[in-house]
Amino acid sequence: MEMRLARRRRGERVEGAPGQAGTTAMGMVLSTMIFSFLVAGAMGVITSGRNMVAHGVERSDLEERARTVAARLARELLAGRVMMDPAGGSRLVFRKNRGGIDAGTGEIDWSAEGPLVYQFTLSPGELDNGLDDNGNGLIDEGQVDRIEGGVTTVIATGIPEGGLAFTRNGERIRIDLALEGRDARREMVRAETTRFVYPRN
Ligand SMILES: [Ca+2]
Ligand SMILES: [Ca+2]
Repeated sequence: MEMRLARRRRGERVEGAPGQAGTTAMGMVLSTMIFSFLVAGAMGVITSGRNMVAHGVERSDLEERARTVAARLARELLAGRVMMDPAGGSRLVFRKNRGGIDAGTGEIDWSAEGPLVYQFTLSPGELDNGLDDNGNGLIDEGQVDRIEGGVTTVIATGIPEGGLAFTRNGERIRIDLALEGRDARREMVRAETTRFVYPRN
């Protein structure tokens, strides 16, 4: 030690000071660790960004589908006559006006039109039990059925329980529709839409 101090005093460079090698190695380990954390953090940000994008794409797709289905219901209902008072139910019964006119009165001949029904029905294989019986990732989900003349047409699937509701307020019918799905990471995505219709008849 004294020799090194003597050399320093003489202006000589002193390499390999005691403990320097250990300090350098420790520094490298710390640098590597910090770098790794930074890289992991950056990767995490990128991955979560991608997930958010995938989630957003799935959601906007569901929102678009919900709007399309609600618009279809509203369009048909607009020219209809509601037969059953939909006080917040998931079933609506109405008659549709197809232009038939009673020759005697000049009024719409509703008697010629059979009832048309929109209703929520559980999806095939699904039971109302809080479980995903059909294994599609959705619990107690259903579909919107359109029933006319004994013919049932499925016009939307992936409807959560309570996701279809018709509410009457005077002349106005409110349609609430929700759709559920899973994004690429199997996370739940939900979209909702509301539409108001004033049936002309
Ligand atoms: Ca299911
Ligand atoms: Ca179920």
